[in-house]
Amino acid sequence: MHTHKDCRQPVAAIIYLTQDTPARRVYLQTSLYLLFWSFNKRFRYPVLVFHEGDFTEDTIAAIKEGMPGGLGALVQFRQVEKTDFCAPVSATADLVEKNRIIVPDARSLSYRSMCRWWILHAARYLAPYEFYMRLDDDSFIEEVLDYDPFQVVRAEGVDYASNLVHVEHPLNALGLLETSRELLGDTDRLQSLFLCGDVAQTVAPSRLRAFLDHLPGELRERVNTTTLSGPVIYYNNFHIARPELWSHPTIANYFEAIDQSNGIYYLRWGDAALQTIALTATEGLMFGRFSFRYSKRYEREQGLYANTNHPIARQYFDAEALLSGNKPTGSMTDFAAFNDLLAARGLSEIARIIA
Ligand SMILES: Nc1nc2c(ncn2[C@@H]2O[C@H](COP(=O)(O)OP(=O)(O)OP(=O)(O)O)[C@@H](O)[C@H]2O)c(=O)[nH]1
Ligand SMILES: [Mg+2]
Repeated sequence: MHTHKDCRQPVAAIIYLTQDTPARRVYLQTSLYLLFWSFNKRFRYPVLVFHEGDFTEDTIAAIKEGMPGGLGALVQFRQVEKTDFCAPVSATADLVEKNRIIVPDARSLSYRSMCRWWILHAARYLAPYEFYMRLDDDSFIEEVLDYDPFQVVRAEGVDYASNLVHVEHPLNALGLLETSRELLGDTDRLQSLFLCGDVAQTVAPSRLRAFLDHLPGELRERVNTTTLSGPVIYYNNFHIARPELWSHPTIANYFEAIDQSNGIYYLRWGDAALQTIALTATEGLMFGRFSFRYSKRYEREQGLYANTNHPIARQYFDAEALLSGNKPTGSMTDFAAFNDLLAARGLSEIARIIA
């Protein structure tokens, strides 16, 4: 039978959110260079760099000029609306200090606003596109692709495509399973996403209590003080998705309620965990995974993605598998023991390889 293939290039864009600091600028330039080298000098999709207005015209011009093959015109800097980064009034820097009781390197308020931007605001800027690819300034595509990733996603009928899959640290997911159950239903599917263990494996219970004492009551009540849990997450600093995905009622209502709860600010819930939970709870979506070498700051190459060292995650893996030559270097999905874990939990399809 003759099947008709859609050979048009999809209407798509590659997007970043970044800041103009010296370190970030070097990352961004490296990431853009690798993006063009890996596929975009051939396929020429527009690249939208979102920022808060801190880039000067000169910096923008220098970055564009530095792009290979005179392709700088494809890179467009877009300032986001000021209100996108307004934290709720109750969220003060003090909240980060309190978070340091249990997470010594707890991230800043603006980091939390960044996470919120991705789940609450990004889609508004992406309406013209059938697909977008997210990259962070420190996202490096490490090989030349012999295909157009957007074409692959469309041909496979995929709604969301990933590369690396990980496990979130439970101290960045306090109360998240409980809140998600309340919002999305107490399903086996949701439970299967979370790896659980005793509080004492991760943090002294007295320190956890000291931290919880500073939380607003509604959030405090949601935190299980005997068992902690961290979800399996798409490492979403690379993904390709349909922007319209984020207006699916299940997902949009979940994000809205999560935002109202203030858990992103008080408990540092990350956009990766929130997106993964929302996506896996939604019926009828198709997922796919690209297996090209992709990394944050070349960490994959250096084998630094062994997050099985994480106290709760570790107990889910066979000690021998962790010690064997088959180390989880690069991606948890390069690691057979992790794929076995996904299969045992009925989650293999979230990381089904498409290219
Ligand atoms: N405009 C803006 N961008 C931000 C802010 N915080 C982070 N970003 C950008 O959001 C993306 C993700 O931020 P990162 O700090 O790399 O977050 P991460 O990948 O979770 O953490 P790392 O492990 O440090 O890489 C990067 O492209 C950052 O430049 C912010 O406050 N404002
Ligand atoms: Mg990063």
